[in-house]
Amino acid sequence: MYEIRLFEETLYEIYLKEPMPGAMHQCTGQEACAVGICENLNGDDYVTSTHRGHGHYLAKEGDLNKLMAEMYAKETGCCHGMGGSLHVADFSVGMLGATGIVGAGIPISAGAGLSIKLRKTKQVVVCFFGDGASNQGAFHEGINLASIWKLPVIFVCENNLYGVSTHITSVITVKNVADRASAYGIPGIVVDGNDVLAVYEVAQEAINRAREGKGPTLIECKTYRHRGHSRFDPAIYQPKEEKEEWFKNDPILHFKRYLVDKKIASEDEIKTIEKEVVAAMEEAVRFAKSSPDPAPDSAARYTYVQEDIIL
Ligand SMILES: Cc1ncc(C[n+]2csc(CCOP(=O)(O)OP(=O)(O)O)c2C)c(N)n1
Ligand SMILES: [Mg+2]
Repeated sequence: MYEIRLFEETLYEIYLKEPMPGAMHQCTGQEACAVGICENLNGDDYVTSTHRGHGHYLAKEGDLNKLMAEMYAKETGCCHGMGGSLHVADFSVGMLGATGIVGAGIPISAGAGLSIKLRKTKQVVVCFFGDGASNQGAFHEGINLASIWKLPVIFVCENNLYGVSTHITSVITVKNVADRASAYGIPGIVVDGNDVLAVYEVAQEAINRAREGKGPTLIECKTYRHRGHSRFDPAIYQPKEEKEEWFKNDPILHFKRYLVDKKIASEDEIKTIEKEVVAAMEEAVRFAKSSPDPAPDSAARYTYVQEDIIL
């Protein structure tokens, strides 16, 4: 979680100082959702992501150097510098792709689930999306297909209360996005998305269920983004009291407190982990900056999916 936090905060500072390509949407404050879910996954399981996908990639054992290089649009990036923050993909770790099209990952995850079912493997797909995406037609189509065919997909709604500046209460009438699961005859689970252990536990059950061929689950992680919608957004629409309340329940502080209180780790041990992450981040920036730009004649090379890439 700290690696994800520091990755995005480091980039935020870099964007202020240097000309950087593309946009950036931070998941700061939502790290426990990605980590709690992905800690249950195997290397060959799949993940589909959103425009807020750095955390999903890192939590799925994505390569920090390759991710940083992607942000710098370098040849060594996970998409050879041609995807950027919004299109992080890396089939080598099962990251099928982040996408800037809200809700687009939902039917893609159903497709990947169908591929698993046809190949009769024990893999699963985790599909991350936002509360706003749950109002898209793609949400209905994707979950409906996954439920009728009992596909091994875990739908994870990261409900951070906002779609850009629109509060969830003005666009969703049910109390929980997870309540919509009943329309598809699948389990709908609400969990504190800032409590990494709670997320881990509900994910474990849903993933086991999917591996046993019992079909999809919809998990709603209640969480909050600490930053604006993208790095250009000062988020003046987020009320001060709301922010203060959620900031108190920061997932990293929350977990640190737990580890220390339960004597699982000491403050010093946690500091050591943080120092290691800082060093890895500095190395990632150095790696990215010193990497070559993609060759101009490679511009069209990754335009279409190569025939030898089979999920
Ligand atoms: C199909 C589509 N509609 C609208 C947009 C513009 N847009 C980008 S992000 C976003 C909000 C998405 O909200 P949510 O699904 O809750 O995700 P969050 O940003 O909160 O993580 C919108 C409307 C888009 N990219 N794609
Ligand atoms: Mg949202």
